[in-house]
Amino acid sequence: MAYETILVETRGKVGAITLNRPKALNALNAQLMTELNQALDAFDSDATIGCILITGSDRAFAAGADIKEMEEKTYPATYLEDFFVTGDRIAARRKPMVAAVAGFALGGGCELAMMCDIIIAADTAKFGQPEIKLGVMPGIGGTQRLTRAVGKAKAMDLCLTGRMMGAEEAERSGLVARVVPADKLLEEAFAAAEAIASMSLPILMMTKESVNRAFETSLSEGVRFERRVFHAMFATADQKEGMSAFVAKRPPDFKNA
Ligand code: CO8
Repeated sequence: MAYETILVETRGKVGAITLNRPKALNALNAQLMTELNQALDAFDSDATIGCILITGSDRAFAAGADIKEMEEKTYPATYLEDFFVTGDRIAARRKPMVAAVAGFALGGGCELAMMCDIIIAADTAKFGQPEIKLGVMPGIGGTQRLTRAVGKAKAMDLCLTGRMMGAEEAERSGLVARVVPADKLLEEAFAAAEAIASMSLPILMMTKESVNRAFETSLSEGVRFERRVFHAMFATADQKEGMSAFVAKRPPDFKNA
């Protein structure tokens, strides 16, 4: 498919999407969100893809929702179109997703990164929810996902002041899994995505679902869910393969079965 706002490539079992609206610092307009979901649909239905990587440019992962596109919207229009419901579709993806973030990840850009399962940040990355300065607030999950990631104190600080937080503070706060030098970002992020993609896909997806369950339920229900899914894993050929490969001291050859 020909895209205008993103670049798409496949490297082995990794499907990579680069946000590509450089003149607008990768602001998330309707076309970009549609194309992003189309690319994700394609990777989802491609059985050879085990992990999806989303990245931007050196200057910006994404500087937020497109303010110029949003400026004149009215309440009925946003309600009728369910403005940014496209974000929910991204967050609901079942394959693992890695965000490789350099430069600005602001507003919807920070929210997009948080929809991914792992954020790997360049030391140049700047995260923030500056919507308050525009007379609105985060609207693609930021008040919820940021609070779950960094806790109330930091989430309130970011959402109420609109200030940016650097990569080091983001890692210290639990938003970011790793910080790497900017010139090593893609290398590290692809290495992580390739490591993930080399695992059994159904087991990866069940693991992602189980970790995410922690944010949706009580501890005892979450542990019960984990146990049921863990037991179910013994119905897969990949569990047999993973364990027998370990015992035989050879690398596993997962069949996604
Ligand atoms: N939308 C549209 N255009 C943008 C955006 C944006 N979010 N961010 C930057 N741009 C454009 C600028 O307008 C400029 O374009 P032009 O050259 O035509 O004037 C170009 O990108 C370069 O930007 P700057 O000249 O401003 O670059 P600087 O290096 O001076 O500043 C900043 C970089 C600090 C990132 C600055 O551009 C900025 O503050 N951007 C806006 C950040 C922001 O407020 N983001 C939040 C947006 S709102 C949001 O995400 C809410 C999502 C919730 C939706 C809920 C729906 C239910």
